Amino acid sequence: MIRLSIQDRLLPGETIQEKWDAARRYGFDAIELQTLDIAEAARQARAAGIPVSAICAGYRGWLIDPDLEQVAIARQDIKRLLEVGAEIDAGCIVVPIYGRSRNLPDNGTGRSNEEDERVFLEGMRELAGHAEKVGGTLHLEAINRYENDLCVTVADSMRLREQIGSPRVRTMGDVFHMNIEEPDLGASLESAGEHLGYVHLADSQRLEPGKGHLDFRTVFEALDRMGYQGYASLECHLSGPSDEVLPRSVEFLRSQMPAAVA
Ligand code: LER
Ligand code: MN
Repeated sequence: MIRLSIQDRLLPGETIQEKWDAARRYGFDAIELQTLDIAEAARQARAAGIPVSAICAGYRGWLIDPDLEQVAIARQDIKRLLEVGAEIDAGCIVVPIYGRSRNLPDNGTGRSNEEDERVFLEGMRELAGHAEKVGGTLHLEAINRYENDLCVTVADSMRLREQIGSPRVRTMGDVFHMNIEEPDLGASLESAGEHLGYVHLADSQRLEPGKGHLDFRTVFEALDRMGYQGYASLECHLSGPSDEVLPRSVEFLRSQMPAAVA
């Protein structure tokens, strides 16, 4: 069974309860926290039994921020998110950095690749130790070459997770980024095997699934073959009002899943 989730910012309503009511109406199984006040939303979700699939972002700085003080702040914030997430069984999605890449002119961190990787691994090992202590999970997301240059492919996420060396670190794929970086979406997901912890969904141009030309059948068939039991969550822009486009997108996604997991 593949459970569908959606980022909170895509849902109407102010509170997590209002957003969850809409999500359920549209056919989703959970909410991913992203823009709500995470500690407060997690508290309310726990009290009301609202399923939270993951926590995305919500920390200051970056794990390879050019400024080492910001690196320390990112580590500190992610530790707190791991504690909050552990209480609601939601992992924390992390990336090395967002919007900074040597693949764009004059846009590196100011350090060498090797030094970035060293800083990143040092932080991730510290965070993984904290995750082990509090029962949290880190989903290491691969994002495309123009948004970072350290964790670009599912294979990068797998290699880095291996080097971090903790079962609390899972690999994560986002099909929008994968569509740019991977030769075969299904094969790349399958290569993560039991280490795949989370999946982000969007269509080829990052609108809601069903609005572009991405082959979701290949994605879901791979997840089915893997026996994936986790969440696939919408992180996208919307082509129209939520009430109109999201139920259609859920219907489309389920139509692309093998019957056994739909
Ligand atoms: C950014 O493009 C992205 O995919 C986010 O999930 C990063 O956390
Ligand atoms: Mn993503």
